Amino acid sequence: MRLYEFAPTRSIRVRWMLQELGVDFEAVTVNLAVGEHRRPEFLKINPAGKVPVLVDGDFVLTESVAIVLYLAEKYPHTGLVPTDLKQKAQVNRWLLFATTELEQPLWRIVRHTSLYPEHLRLPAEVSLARQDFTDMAAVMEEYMQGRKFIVGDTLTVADIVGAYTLDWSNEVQLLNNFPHLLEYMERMYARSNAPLRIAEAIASIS
Ligand SMILES: N[C@@H](CCC(=O)N[C@@H](CS)C(=O)NCC(=O)O)C(=O)O
Repeated sequence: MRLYEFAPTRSIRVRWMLQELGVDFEAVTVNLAVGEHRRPEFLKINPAGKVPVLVDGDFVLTESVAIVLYLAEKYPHTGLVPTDLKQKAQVNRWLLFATTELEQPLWRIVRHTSLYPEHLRLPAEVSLARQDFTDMAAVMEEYMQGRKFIVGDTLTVADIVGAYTLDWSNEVQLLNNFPHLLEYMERMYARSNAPLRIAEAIASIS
């Protein structure tokens, strides 16, 4: 298997998954900082010009959450997706919560602080996104009280996607008022198979 990645990005979710599974893989760096994701050879693999991409034989898969789910189902003995219908539904619930309720405001913040050309950035959008994130993080903070993992008593893909997304929020100082989420995220990253934190990944490329 080959993982196209760039260290401080959503690629972390897939790298974390592969490391938890203990699967050998070839890592190919697509350096976003120098525009390698816009080169024709990469656009042939992912026309969206984004990482991560997983190539498994002749099967090409994009979208970080789809990739972690694919890997969990490819290696079902690891139990990273529960077989119980309701537990699985809870995992899906938190995957969607992480990507739609938590990640989207974080993405809006990045776009309006550094990705869009300066004249298109809207400071009001950043304030709104910070509030949107905070409102939803409060829901998760309450939910995580007394829990070691997001669903059940063992690691699932919801933890891999969730902990990475919380680390992202920590990078923009949005986690300080959520002690349970902070403790949970740090505990997940203390696992022996955890990837670099986003800050470490940024340091590793600069
Ligand atoms: N929904 C996609 C988002 C992928 C994505 O936006 N990746 C960013 C890095 S985190 C990227 O490659 N950006 C390059 C660009 O948009 O030009 C996923 O979860 O895989």
